[in-house]
Amino acid sequence: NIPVTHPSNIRVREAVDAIKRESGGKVDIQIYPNNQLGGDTDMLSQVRSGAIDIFPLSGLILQTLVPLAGINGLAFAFKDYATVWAAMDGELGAFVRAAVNKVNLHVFDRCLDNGYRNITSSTKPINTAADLKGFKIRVPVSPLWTSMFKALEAAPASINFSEVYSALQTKVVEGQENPLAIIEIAKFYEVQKYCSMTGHMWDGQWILANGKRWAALPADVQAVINKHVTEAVMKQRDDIRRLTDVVEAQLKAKGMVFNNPDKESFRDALSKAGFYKEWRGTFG
Ligand code: X2X
Repeated sequence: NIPVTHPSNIRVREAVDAIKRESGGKVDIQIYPNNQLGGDTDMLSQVRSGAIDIFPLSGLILQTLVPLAGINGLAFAFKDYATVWAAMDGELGAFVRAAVNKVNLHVFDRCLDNGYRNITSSTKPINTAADLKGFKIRVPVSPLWTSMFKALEAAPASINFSEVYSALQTKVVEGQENPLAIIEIAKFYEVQKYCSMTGHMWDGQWILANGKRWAALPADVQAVINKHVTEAVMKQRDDIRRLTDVVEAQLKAKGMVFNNPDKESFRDALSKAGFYKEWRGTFG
């Protein structure tokens, strides 16, 4: 769903080339970047029906189909990347993947890093939870995202990523939230002034494949694909780490104004609104 210059696209393209080479040309994967085949929720339908074979999607958007898949997006669940990868590459990830397999989707073992998400705005910096009252914010199409910003008394609008730039430009919404790498690569700095480093959740993409299509592949072909997908993901995670270190300065140079909000205020407001209690009920 993202521009060709994003590390996810770059590393997946390398994987596709390596898979073609190593399979002696038997596996020739075509990449359609940047929402060419529709927005995320469309593409999710397409990978289920078999119109698309492989599709990377945020666990939170996958939540429309597999409620548990959104669990990593619980606000402030992960204090750092060491905790993220221990969970996602460990038992939590395995638990989520088992749920995804039940809806006839294959899911690769390692997920891509999207990043910790921060709030941008064209109108004002967000310093505390109170600043979100009535704030018109785009969120991806996902129950957890909508629930979180409703609990914070903002006015969330579910919009696929394919439509976000224009929604910001035409001021249908005041703001959005995304990791720094995306804010840079999707050029949101052209239509947003403030970047508030809320780091309110960690988000990544599971690489999904149509279940029947995957099952029909010979084991040796599956092994070649698995190997190169894993390699691509590990490199992509490294790319995002390096990008995140430098991108803040680039965005500042482009005129964005940064602030470090009071994170506890968001956590407190969410607790008081019953957000964690509600999701404990759903996730178990
Ligand atoms: O839609 C978004 O905001 C994005 C690009 O971060 C996701 O894939 C969830």
